[in-house]
Amino acid sequence: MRQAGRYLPEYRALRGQAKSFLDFCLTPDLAVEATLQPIRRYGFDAAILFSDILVIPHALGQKVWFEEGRGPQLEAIQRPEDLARLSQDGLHEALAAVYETVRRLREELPAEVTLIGFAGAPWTVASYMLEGGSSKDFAAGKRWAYGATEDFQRLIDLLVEATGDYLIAQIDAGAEVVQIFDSWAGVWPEEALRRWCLGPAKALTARIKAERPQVPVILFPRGAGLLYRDFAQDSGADALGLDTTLPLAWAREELQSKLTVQGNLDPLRLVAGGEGLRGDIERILQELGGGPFIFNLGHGIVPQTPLDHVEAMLEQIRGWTAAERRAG
Ligand code: 1CP
Repeated sequence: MRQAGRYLPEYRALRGQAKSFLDFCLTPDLAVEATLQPIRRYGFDAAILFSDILVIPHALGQKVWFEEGRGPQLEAIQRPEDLARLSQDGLHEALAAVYETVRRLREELPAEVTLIGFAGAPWTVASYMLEGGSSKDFAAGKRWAYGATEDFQRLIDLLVEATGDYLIAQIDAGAEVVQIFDSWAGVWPEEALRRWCLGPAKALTARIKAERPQVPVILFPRGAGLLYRDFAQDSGADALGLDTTLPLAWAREELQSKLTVQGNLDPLRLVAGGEGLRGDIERILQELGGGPFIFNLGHGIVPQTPLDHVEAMLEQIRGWTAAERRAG
């Protein structure tokens, strides 16, 4: 999940040096530093590339900008004819700065820290492209999917291809694991979720497995609920990121028996701290710590997170892991 960001004072200082958030993501000096900050401070086992999922629409020629307090904004795609203006021709050129960031990170990170590359999943990225930003009801995306299905399919197919090219290039630059974020998978009925989220996830995973078989793939189909089981069975991924709502015992039995799971502490629990936080961490470790598991938040860290709560969390996890190791 997101591990850099405004909860870190050193991030806020760095952010002030960039003209815009997109510029921040596409300036290797700044993006390398933002990636390294949480690693230096906390010594996490893995670093996630500092970038954003919306560099893909930018690289396809759509106008993207970030407004303080309003989140991402895009010049929305309103008509099927607008799709013709998207072009993959300049993709790698527009993203060259990201590849440079990955290359430098692999040089600068300690060898034992895994570097995770990432991209947004086709549906989640498409939702921003069609809505022109964040959404509460995803009405534009659903209007396309239900009413202009062939055009919507064309957009998803384009994103599968562009995202595959992008992830392979990140791998070639030094990313050792890739994670695909489908943050808005949970808004669909069953069949639509299979078509617009599971299908593209399978296609992307298959391509990475065919072309770069050594690289583990983590999927994050947030909100997929019972359909997480289909992702475990059919996606071909090595690991699933669990959102905060997924019941732990169910995840252990239905998912962890098949692949690695990652998650799923509620980021707001980390803000609140105290005994409630300790209890949630303990439950997650008890339920999932005995199998293939990556401790993580169930969604990105939020700006209000107190630094000492992050420290307390790490101390508890590291203490538990050491005790497990001793118990053998
Ligand atoms: O450690 C890191 O921060 C890694 C880099 C990273 C990642 C993996 C960022 C930086 N964004 C993301 C992924 C991302 N971006 C997702 C998928 C994961 C998730 O659901 O959190 C999504 C949906 C976005 C889109 C986006 N960009 C949002 C969410 C808007 C919404 O609709 O809710 C926001 C707030 C951004 C801006 C952004 N991207 C990243 C950061 C640190 C920020 C905040 C800007 C800032 O604090 O200066």
